[in-house]
Amino acid sequence: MKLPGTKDTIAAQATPPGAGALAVLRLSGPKAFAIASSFLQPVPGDHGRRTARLLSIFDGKALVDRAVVVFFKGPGSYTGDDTVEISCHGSPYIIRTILNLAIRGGARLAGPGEFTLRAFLNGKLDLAQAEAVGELIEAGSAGAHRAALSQVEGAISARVAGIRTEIVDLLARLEARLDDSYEEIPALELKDFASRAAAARERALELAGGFEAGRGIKEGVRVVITGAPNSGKSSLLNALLGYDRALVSRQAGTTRDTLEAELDVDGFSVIFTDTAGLNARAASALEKAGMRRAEKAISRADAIILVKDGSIAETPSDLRAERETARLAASAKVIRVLNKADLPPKRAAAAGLSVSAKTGRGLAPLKNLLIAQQKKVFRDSAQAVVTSARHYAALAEAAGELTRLEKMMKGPAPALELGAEHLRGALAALSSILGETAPEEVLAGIFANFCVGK
Ligand SMILES: Nc1nc2c(ncn2[C@@H]2O[C@H](COP(=O)(O)OP(=O)(O)OP(=O)(O)O)[C@@H](O)[C@H]2O)c(=O)[nH]1
Ligand SMILES: [Mg+2]
Repeated sequence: MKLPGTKDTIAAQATPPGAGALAVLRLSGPKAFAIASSFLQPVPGDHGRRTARLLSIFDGKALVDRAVVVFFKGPGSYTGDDTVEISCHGSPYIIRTILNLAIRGGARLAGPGEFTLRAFLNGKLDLAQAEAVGELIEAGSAGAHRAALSQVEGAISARVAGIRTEIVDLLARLEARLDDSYEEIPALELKDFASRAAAARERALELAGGFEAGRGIKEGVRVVITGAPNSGKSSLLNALLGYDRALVSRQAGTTRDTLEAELDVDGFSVIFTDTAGLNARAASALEKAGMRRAEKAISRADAIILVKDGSIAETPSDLRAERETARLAASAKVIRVLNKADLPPKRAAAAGLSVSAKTGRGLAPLKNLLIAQQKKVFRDSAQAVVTSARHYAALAEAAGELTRLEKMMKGPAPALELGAEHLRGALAALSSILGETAPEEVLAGIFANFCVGK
């Protein structure tokens, strides 16, 4: 993949496709003003005493629309280039006509994320900030929004840049030593050097350590509801959601396919998955296929709600559900629930949290328990948190280089040239987060995921 050129002028609709009350079209590039003036004319009586002007849009002699047009003189624009934003009526016909006018005037259609790409290339944003613009648009919960916004505002960039400054300093000291090769290096200085490298590594690891929570914040915490057939898993899902999402019946084996539903819990996105019951004596091929799907869901869960019917004594299927959960749940926390608490209990209270999908009893404590268990996710969103796998990989790479450097420095024969190599490796990894050293394919891949017009 190659990056698009930046010498020409680009145009796109910035608002979602389809009909709407308003639409914003954006033109950016060296000819943005000239192209826009080729089809915009003053509205009689408007004195133009503002940066946003009400203008008529003409296709030749035919009036197309009247629109508020904002002219941004570069570099004081989003992209850094001259930019024109046209807020016209949101009719697909009007939008198409204006875009055609722009293209006839010499602009070309913008690719995905191309305005933000220009902002990045013009130094208005670093790469981590530019990536977060995409996340900000997609953020579906308050937590995801907060994490994306703090990244757009530069929180991640500032911490990465802080670590990088320290490494640049270490590298400068090392290189000064390298030029001065006849002199012995005092042991004290070596020790100080190694400990500063270790501190930088810790800072990188600490930032990378937030990724697990960051992924939960961005994509939602995955909670899988499992248990024996007929224990009330689907009923519990419906009760948690507050509407009838899943089919419920007295027959065991009602749910076959996995079924997902998203719920906002305390400003965080939680994705509940209802699954087929784990039956100790599964009979049909269909039932077994459903159980395989359930097992797959369990292995990918962040948390598991293991449902048992508290109104009957323990069954072989309960034991199977326990076994499968223990076998498959990677690092997921398990919450045991005794459902049907509206009926006379047949199990020890200690076996789980008592709930009733029928009456709603115990649902609030269940939600609170989920929040408490995922508190790393819920807490970390308040600060800079790494939500991108690319950033995580780069931080881990930098930490790896610093670990190798430290080992070598503490070894019997520290080779300064090699040490400098490790520092340069760490530096390159950190710089790639900010986009200073990111190769074209990486940049092109990142912006290809944006919407057109952003
Ligand atoms: N009294 C009472 N009945 C419940 C409760 N929860 C579920 N049930 C009943 O238990 C039966 C099974 O409920 P489902 O929600 O379909 O159970 P499930 O675990 O999804 O079952 P499968 O999909 O077959 O594995 C239905 O008749 C529900 O009405 C509850 O809290 N109290
Ligand atoms: Mg079910």
